[in-house]
Amino acid sequence: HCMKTRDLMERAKLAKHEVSRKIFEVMYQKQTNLCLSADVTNSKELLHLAESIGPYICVLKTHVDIIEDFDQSTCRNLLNIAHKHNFVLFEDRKFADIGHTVSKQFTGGMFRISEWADVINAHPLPGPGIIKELKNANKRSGCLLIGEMSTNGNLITPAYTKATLKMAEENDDFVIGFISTSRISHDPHFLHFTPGVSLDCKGDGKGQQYLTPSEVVSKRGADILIVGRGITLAHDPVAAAKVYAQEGFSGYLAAVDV
Ligand code: 6AU
Repeated sequence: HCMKTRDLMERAKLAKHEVSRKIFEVMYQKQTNLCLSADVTNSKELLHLAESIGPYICVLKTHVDIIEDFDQSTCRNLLNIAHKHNFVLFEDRKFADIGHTVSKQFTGGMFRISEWADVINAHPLPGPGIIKELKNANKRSGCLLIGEMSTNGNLITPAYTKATLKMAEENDDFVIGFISTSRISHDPHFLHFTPGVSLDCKGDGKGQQYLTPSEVVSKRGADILIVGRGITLAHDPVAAAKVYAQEGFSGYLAAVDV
């Protein structure tokens, strides 16, 4: 199971889900492993970020529940921009409840996440029922399991992370990878997304801890770096995105298999 290659087209062939195959292909086509975390609070700002930073990213991550004027046109516009600039949409809902509840949160309410999100994430904490019900609700989306967190003092232990990997392996027709701060699996079909990335800050004073792009990609084995405020609060977000994309992808190509 040792990962012999970081070749993206090889990994695309090994993908077990349509969405992970697409992500590997987009990374290859656009030569980027940057995921923008577009944590803004209105639709106009969200769509503006998607339009201006879209060319430099493979994934755009949202928290739709913080958008004050969200409606279905927000999603329609976002889908159009995603199509135009060739990136996938990741709703960072962090499902964490019983199967019955998460399936309603995934498909229903105001947000109808299952209708537009290519990628979702879930805490494995409740047990395999959460994955089963999310999958039953809509298996076209790919799910990332949160195997590690970036925050100071989080309660995740190595045993929990190991159990997360097992749950992913047992559901690899739906689980496409992990949110983590290190490489959890050596199977090349799994994607590792790492949050807590900044070139300027060590933390945000609210528990978030940051590492640099080269640290997460080259040393810790991340496939995709998730960057929020490092880009969105920059004086020139587009210029910042280009720097993160460049650092991230050169780190990916230089990384030794871990
Ligand atoms: O770059 P930032 O700190 O502005 O934003 C980081 C983004 C936020 C968090 O909700 C998210 O990444 N995140 C996650 C995810 C993606 O699941 C897990 C985690 O452990 N830490 C973290 O920051 O939108």
